[in-house]
Amino acid sequence: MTTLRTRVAIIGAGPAGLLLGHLLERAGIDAVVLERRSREYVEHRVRAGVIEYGVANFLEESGVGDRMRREGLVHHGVELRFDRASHRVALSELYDGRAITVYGQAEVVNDLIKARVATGAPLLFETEVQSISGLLNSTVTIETQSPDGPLTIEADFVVGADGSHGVSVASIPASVVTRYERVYPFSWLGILAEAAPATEELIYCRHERGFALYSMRSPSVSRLYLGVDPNDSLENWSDERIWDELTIRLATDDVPAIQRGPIIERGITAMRSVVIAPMRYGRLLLAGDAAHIVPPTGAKGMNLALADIRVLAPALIAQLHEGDDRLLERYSDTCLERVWRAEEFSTYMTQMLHPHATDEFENGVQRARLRQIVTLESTARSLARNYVNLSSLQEPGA
Ligand code: FAS
Ligand code: PHB
Repeated sequence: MTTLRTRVAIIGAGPAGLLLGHLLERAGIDAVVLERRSREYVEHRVRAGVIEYGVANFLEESGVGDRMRREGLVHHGVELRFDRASHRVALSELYDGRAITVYGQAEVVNDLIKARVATGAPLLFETEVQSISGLLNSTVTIETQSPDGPLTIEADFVVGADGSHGVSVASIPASVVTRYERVYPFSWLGILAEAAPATEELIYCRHERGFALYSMRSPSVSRLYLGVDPNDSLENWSDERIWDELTIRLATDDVPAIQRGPIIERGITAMRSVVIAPMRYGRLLLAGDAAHIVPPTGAKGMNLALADIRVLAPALIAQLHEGDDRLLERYSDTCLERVWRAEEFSTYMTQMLHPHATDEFENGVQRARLRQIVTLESTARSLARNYVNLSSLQEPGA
């Protein structure tokens, strides 16, 4: 049995865990990042694609934004498509010139892994956390299974950045934690294709057959999504059927059909909202998807995860350097205020863009919401602020 002693044990090498490890390392605080998957797997996992204005600035200020600034696609607008018509929402004109950056989550993770490996700080892949104990003591004990056998970690604090259904939330007594959840009656089928996007900006589409989203990763790689039945499976969707359905849903009278190409990755993701409160129990802090899940229609998942770390890193640094608990005491409340705002916006976007199979009243309300955005500047301005910068609206000057 090997035992490793550190100040902070971080469970998960996703955006949240890796960014926290990076910021603690820069502050001279020993931490170990524990990841159950291989480096290869983590670096190639395809997920989010939109980085908010304030979060992009935060990544740059943290010293891990150079490639994002070089290779990320800056977008000043987004398109809403419904009733076979296109409507551009001029995000930057509506919100002080601010913009989003389209840069895949896999790239953010690659940049963070590269930064950590360069320092030599411990980042243990294929090391699965199996139990956490001592959360109300001065030392937390984490039992893991590593490629070299059992490994025990002893730490001052443990951060659960282990995504949804992780071991960290399961370590909090059920009497202490509340789980709020909503499951939506559809899923997203997502593809990554070697095909030049036929659009300059993202297109969110509400079609009577279902939702569609046209996104991208680069001038030669498209990322597209279809709303499908929650019980659907990839076996039902040939490449041809996927492209045909995307073409039907995204079609309008005056724009080019979508650009087809080889599909290099595909998956179906359930749509749900989850909030775990509080985001702290003793010496355990939750961050990212471990504490909250949003439906991806608002492009908030990764942004919320990184925004949690913008609050957690200085809180841990103050506690571990000066014994000052004040930021740590406020961590959960500070994050949950932003998380609920993101849940509201993500739910709003999801309900507006996914037609209801039977409820025509609901469909009428959805169309009215969409028309209000494209006809009322104040509504469009509100959408622009939330879509471009929701996770930073608590920050000074946001
Ligand atoms: P992550 O889930 O990224 O990372 C958690 C890490 O912890 C994982 O690497 C996991 O292997 C590891 N782990 C778990 N248990 C462990 C244990 N016991 N021991 C050690 N390691 C452990 N968001 C968007 O904004 N847009 C999207 O289109 C979008 N698409 C998504 C598609 C899918 C399939 C999923 C699952 C999520 C998607 N998201 C999307 C949300 C996603 O981007 C998350 O918000 C983001 O990954 C959150 O980052 P983390 O909190 O770091 O969690
Ligand atoms: C993506 O590019 O993967 C993406 C973009 C916007 C979303 C969700 C996913 O709302």
